[in-house]
Amino acid sequence: MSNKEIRKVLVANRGEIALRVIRACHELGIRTVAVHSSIDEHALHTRFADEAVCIGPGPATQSYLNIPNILAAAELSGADAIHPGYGFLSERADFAEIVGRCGMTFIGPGAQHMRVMGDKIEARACAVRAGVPVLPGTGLLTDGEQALEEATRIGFPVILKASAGGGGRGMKIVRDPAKLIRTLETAQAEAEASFGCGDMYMERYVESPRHVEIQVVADQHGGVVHLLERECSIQRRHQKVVEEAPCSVLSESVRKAMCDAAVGLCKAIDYHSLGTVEFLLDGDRFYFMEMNTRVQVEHCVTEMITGVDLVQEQIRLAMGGRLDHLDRYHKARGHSIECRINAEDPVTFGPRPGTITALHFPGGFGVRIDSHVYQGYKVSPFYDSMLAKVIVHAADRDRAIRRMRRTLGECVIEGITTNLPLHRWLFKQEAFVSGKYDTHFLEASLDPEAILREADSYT
Ligand code: MV4
Repeated sequence: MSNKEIRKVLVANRGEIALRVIRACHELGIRTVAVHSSIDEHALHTRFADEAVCIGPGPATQSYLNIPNILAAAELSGADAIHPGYGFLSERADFAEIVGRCGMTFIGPGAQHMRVMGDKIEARACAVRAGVPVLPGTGLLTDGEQALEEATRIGFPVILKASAGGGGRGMKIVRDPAKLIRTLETAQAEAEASFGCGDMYMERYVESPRHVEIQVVADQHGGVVHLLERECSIQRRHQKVVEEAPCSVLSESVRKAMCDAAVGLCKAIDYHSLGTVEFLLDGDRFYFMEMNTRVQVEHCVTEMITGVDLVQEQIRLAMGGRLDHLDRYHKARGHSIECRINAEDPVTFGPRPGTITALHFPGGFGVRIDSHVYQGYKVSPFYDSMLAKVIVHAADRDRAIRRMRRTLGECVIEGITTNLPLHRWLFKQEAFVSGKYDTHFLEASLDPEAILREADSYT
């Protein structure tokens, strides 16, 4: 809890989100400190911040994940708050705690909220206590025999999930009862190796869900509001590729129930700051999956339909601000879609670092580009391959799709391979355009020849 004015924010991140946070700060009259690796010496976040401090060499473990160096940079520059962005240290409860102990404000929820939601068994138990729908499932699995009993009660197929996982890591689907015990043992060993915690739990497996998430905004005085939903089913290997708001298949009654559930969960845990409550949508039923305690990559589509600057709100909330003024944004205006443009092979999704030799970003009515790249920019193999978020806003979904096709057509990125052809292909697919897809759609219908034809038609 804090009620301190923030005068100078250290941005503990890089790329487009570091720029996004710097822009929000400058509009609020707050000074900024960038931290950067030696590779990012000429990056835009380094240049646009009021001050910049080098915190180590290229590999993230030695720079953007180097807590002692980041705290030293904060101390040295006199920052009174740290914004973690997404990825890197954004969900490290230990980091949030130490920032507080150093007398600075962590721009996010309390370390206790990050700890609870980072433990997926605990998060599920919180949802149950808050009356939020969850799938038939279990708490901690203690042994193979007990797991088999539980699975028989729940009904196959089931999904085994690592308590320390999340975002799709450490999950295994089991269809055959004979394979449950062996699969559990393997999953426990893998979770122990990846996360240092082998704890597993189980749920009934939903075959073809959609991923719908609710944006929540909570202050430190018990005020909680939602800013509607985002649809994020277009993904591959748990990496989102396209996101939109609102979700085109939610009825008003299901939307209201889902939003109320998300707000109820936040109230039950006394949450504050921005948050995202993720649900699986199966027809008209929805079930709690996870809660993310950070600003998300796809927050922009919510900003476009609500008119709320989420990062500015997040900073205001960290200063102890109230959110009474947010209620009037509950009704969405129009439709927004975001495409993540990555330096990767459009078919295999393998990373393709290199130097951008020519660059032209689109513009025009209803177009927003959040990006940190420029002509001559070197895409490093050390970091995430996302180059830009191309975001459109229009009166309805059909018009937003047309606007995105036009916008993708104006995008020029030369010198490196990007997934632009994948996006150009996707926006022609009947299943996507009609809104009839689930979380498996992208991987199940990838058409390498058609995607490569999109690449060729632009060269
Ligand atoms: C599931 C599921 C089906 N049934 N849980 C993936 C990410 C993590 N948040 C949970 N995930 C899933 N959990 C049950 N009980 C299917 C997925 C899932 C998924 C969820 C959202 C978006 C894409 C996905 C792709 C594959 C599996």
